Amino acid sequence: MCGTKKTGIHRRFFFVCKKSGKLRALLHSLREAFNVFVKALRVGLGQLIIFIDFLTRPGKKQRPAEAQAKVNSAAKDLTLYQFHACPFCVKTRRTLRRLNVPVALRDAKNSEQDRQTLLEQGGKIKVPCLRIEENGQTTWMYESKVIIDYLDKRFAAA
Ligand SMILES: N[C@@H](CCC(=O)N[C@@H](CS)C(=O)NCC(=O)O)C(=O)O
Repeated sequence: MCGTKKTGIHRRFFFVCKKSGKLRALLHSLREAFNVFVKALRVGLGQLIIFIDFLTRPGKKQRPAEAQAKVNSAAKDLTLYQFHACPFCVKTRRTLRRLNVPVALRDAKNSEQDRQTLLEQGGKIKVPCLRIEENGQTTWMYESKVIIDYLDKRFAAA
């Protein structure tokens, strides 16, 4: 439609179309640049969170060897599905460290297999998610606050 004849009114129309095409291209480029900026900001923020977490890590709870052995054994039935730089996951991992509960971590961002397992068995891709194996039953616990409360209740006094 645009640019069929370049005389009279068509020339004017052709000019507008050409201009709007340029405008569209410009808007597209701006949108692309904005997306790159947001992505860089998110990655930068994630790295900053990891760095601050590293600097301010809580100390591990100390227990008598026997009590720690029990906690280690209980931790074998737990798995945390998480993203490395997600602030809610960092918060949950800090709790695991503070309580000294060696839970296996699964990277639901970079491991396609772990991501699929979380989606198919947990029900959605949202992290953190704690997989709890108890009396032959599996529970997929979502929400960092719920997980942290559960861990505190179960291991703070252990
Ligand atoms: N209220 C939730 C928020 C968790 C959340 O928003 N997690 C994000 C990562 S930081 C997520 O899983 N997003 C899904 C995705 O990126 O696919 C909590 O406290 O656990």
